[in-house]
Amino acid sequence: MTIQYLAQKLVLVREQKPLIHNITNVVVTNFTANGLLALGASPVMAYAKEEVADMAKIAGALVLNIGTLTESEVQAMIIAGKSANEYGVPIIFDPVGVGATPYRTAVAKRILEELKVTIIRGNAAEIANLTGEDWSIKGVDAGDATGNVAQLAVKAARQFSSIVVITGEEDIATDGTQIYSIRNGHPILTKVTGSGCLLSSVIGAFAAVELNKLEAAAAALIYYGVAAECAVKETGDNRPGSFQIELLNQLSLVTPKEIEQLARVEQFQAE
Ligand code: ATP
Ligand code: TZP
Ligand code: MG
Ligand code: MG
Repeated sequence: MTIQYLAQKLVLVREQKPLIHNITNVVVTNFTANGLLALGASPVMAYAKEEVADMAKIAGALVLNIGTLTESEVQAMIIAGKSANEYGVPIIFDPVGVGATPYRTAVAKRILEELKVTIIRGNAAEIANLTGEDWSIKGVDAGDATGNVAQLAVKAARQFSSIVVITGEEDIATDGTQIYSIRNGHPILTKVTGSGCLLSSVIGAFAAVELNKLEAAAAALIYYGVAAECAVKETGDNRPGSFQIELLNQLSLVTPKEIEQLARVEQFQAE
């Protein structure tokens, strides 16, 4: 797959302005809505059990994020997810903090059992905990443990029959057979809460306009990482507050040409 081809996916999102239904956490709601708007997508947050099925079926993608989960929200996620599955709407699942508490882990497993999830996106510790491996996790942040992230992503993709995206210094996207490795982005992203959650919704926007969901995930990861790099050029690397705002600006300003010039992506086959 050429970089030019992946960079053009951004044009599709901006032209089609897909509706993205987010059931997400209270920390990142506003940032997620603004990030999706900056990209050119159309965000909606809807949580009531009475309406989520109707919202999910008209959306281009449904994003489920368990960052500040409650039992009634989990029930809404299952209702929305079943509707999305029925109407062929892709589901992006962000298992925030899985492994930190038994409840969170149980809910994530329930979601994966009851719904057909298209793309799972988390940090390495979250994905490892989903697969049953015991990686250290501190609240919602990845711990210090290191391992072969591509291997872990492939294992998870095969276990859950889903595309799996693991983010960090290196981002991996895989369907269990093909692997994309992306080295865009900047460490300052770890100083802005919700940078991972917004990315999951951005992946949703790309998945809404692209039939090949692995290519959609890879295109979204490159775009987001390049936008972060452009933001650092404007604000420097030691002002997380300014960077957060500039990231929104760059999500709107980044062009396919810049993506082509700055992309650091490799593609290979899983063993
Ligand atoms: P965590 O809670 O561990 O921070 P997260 O859900 O916020 O996880 P991240 O892994 O931080 O998600 O990913 C969000 C974005 O930050 C991705 O675009 C990723 O590439 C980028 N990122 C994270 N760490 C680094 C790093 N050290 N260098 C470059 N980019 C990074
Ligand atoms: N606590 C519960 S959800 C949340 C926090 C701090 C936000 C996590 O956002 P991200 O994108 O995983 O950094
Ligand atoms: Mg982060
Ligand atoms: Mg996260």
